[in-house]
Amino acid sequence: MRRPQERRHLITPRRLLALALALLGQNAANARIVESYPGEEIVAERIGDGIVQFHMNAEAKAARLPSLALVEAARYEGPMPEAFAVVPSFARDRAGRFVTSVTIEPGTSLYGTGQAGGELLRNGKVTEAWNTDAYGYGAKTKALYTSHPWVLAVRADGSAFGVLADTTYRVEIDLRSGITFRADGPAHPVIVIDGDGPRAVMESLGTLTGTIEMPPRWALGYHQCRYSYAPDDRVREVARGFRERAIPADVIWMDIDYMDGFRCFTFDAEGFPNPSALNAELDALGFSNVWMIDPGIKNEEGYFVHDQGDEINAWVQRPDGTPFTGDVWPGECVFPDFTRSDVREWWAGLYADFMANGIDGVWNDMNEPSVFNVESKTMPEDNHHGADIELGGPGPHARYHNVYGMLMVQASREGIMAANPDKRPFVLSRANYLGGHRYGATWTGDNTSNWAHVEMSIPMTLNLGLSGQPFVGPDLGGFIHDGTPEMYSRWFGFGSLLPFARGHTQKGNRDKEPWAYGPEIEATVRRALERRYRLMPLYYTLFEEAHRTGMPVARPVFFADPADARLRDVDNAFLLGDDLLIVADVSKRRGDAVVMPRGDWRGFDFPSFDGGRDSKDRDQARLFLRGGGIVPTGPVHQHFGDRPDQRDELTLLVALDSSGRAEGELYEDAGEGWGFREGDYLRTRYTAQRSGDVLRIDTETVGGVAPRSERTLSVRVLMEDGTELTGEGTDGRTIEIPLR
Ligand code: NBV
Repeated sequence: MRRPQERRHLITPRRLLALALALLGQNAANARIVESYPGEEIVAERIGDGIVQFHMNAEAKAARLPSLALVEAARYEGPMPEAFAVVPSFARDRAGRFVTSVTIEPGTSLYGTGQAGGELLRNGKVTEAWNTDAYGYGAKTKALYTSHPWVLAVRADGSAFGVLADTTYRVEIDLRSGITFRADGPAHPVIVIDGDGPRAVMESLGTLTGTIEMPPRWALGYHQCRYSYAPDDRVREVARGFRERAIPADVIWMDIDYMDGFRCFTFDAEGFPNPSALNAELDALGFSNVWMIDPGIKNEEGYFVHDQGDEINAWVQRPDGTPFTGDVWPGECVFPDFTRSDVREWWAGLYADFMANGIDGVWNDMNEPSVFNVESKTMPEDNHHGADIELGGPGPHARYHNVYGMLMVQASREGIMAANPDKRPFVLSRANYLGGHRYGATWTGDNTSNWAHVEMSIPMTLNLGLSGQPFVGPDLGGFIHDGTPEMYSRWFGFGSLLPFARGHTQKGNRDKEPWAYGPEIEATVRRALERRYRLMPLYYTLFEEAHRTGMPVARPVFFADPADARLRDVDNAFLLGDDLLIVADVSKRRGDAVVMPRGDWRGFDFPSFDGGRDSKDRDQARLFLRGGGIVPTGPVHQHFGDRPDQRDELTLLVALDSSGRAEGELYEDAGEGWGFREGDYLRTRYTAQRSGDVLRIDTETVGGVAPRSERTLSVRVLMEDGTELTGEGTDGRTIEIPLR
């Protein structure tokens, strides 16, 4: 809908300021602009509450490619609202890139941009959305494994907006002066979300790009990985190692060496002769398993995946129509063209026999795609994809590069679901694209065992969360190099509380299991993981919230008070939900400043398994509960199956606010399967209210029809003076605790 006249006359004070800044030439991008498109021609359409989609002009709107970020095509709901404050401008630069500029007011903090090294605050940074195998990356590496052409902006007053460049082409995201996207390819729409604050913007992003599916509960436990545990006896040994030492863990990972010569969907006859038996033994030990599948298929006649793919001409092609070949682990490979639905269906079908070996989860690696013998380390941009019309039709790799990994995970996920329809799929993908959280979790790729990477773990995880991907974490302990014992211990002290908690390391490195560094570090890691498992009711509640609303599980500290400028660049702390603050010591020198949100935050700890609280264990992150918050916790357990219904014991941590009130939620379901979709879940709101000398804890069911289990409800009230009160009752009934 073109409303040129109306738009020009909508001069709100905020827009006036933005215009003034633009005129002052604040936008560095302008320097290289060769053609500016007339603002009068911009088409602005409201596509949701506080959400406007902009097209450069009517022609660009007519020619637009389908959005692969959005969960469904944007629908016109009316003209741009009169007071809408953020209007981009469009231009072309000397390099032919389509340039979108959005000015920002002084005091605006920028976040998002997906996976990026460096600090949480992205102002002043230039990154690139172009999926890249970035082995050995650092704080300044421009392009990493996933692409999220999206920026969240938080204004000085705490209100916020987000800008999404809706293109799959390569995008430079320049935040040196305002927000500038420079995209290859044709003009693309830009979507702006305006909101009261960052939370509202994240929820709107969730409505646009979808949210994660409920993960199986085992996937929220600790994952142990290495490149590679092989042969199978080593896998057994590691699994037993956890149980013998009572270190909580749920998942063990099989990296590429389980395959027969790196051929996907095969097993090495010597090292892994009977994967079903191995998985059954792991299962008996309470371990779920995850096995790797890469996109590069060995170009070898007689190998069944290759031959089946050949039959449907499944491969990405050179411009002359011949299959593109490139080297990866198995040697010369061909690459499935995941932009074609027939190829995705075939690929999904390959998982039927594979999963029948008792496989629980799948890890898709190298799917940028990474190609060794090409200078760009990926496919040539003129490779040809035979994409479905719904995706935009046949086109060059330049257009489909950033979604290659996402489409692979989508196909993998569909195959896993078809193979095990009663189970929730778990897929981890290295490459992904904005919206790809709908299909799989992500990790931060091949990090390095050094302090810079310890420090980057929190901000990278948070910015991915602010880009729609809540299920993320780094390789704990670091992938490249050995690192030091102290670094390992510190990394686990806070990293095991990030949403995805997996230890991993590269081939050739020292052992990095929690016990590999001696008894002292083993005790620290055990305590760290015990804390994660005690907090499992909270994690599960937060993952359900992420699934329902799009809110990140781990949130930046400024979410506690978006108008507080002091919190905008906190890199060494994060919130789990709204009420639990985790403060970590992330630098080698220790003792970095801690910037706490205003209000009352009460420090606490859990009694540790090996006797009392150990004040000497300086590597544990510090925990603070917000005055006014209630956090559900459970007992230490070794793995999900240790407490099958997870509903036996519950302890509420309570911190009252100044009016003597607190509240919090708990979500529970079977932890697996789809019963929750039919109401087989329970969402409970617990409210604590002081009345005279008594604290009353009330329970209200706010969702679901699952029966409440008969269980003891314990309560720990963290008092202002540092003391604690405890009480006990039956869950579902009012509990009264005398306050004196
Ligand atoms: O499959 C081996 C590794 C894997 O362990 C790592 O996590 C991936 O990011 N993979 C990359 C390929 C080789 C890396 C040197």
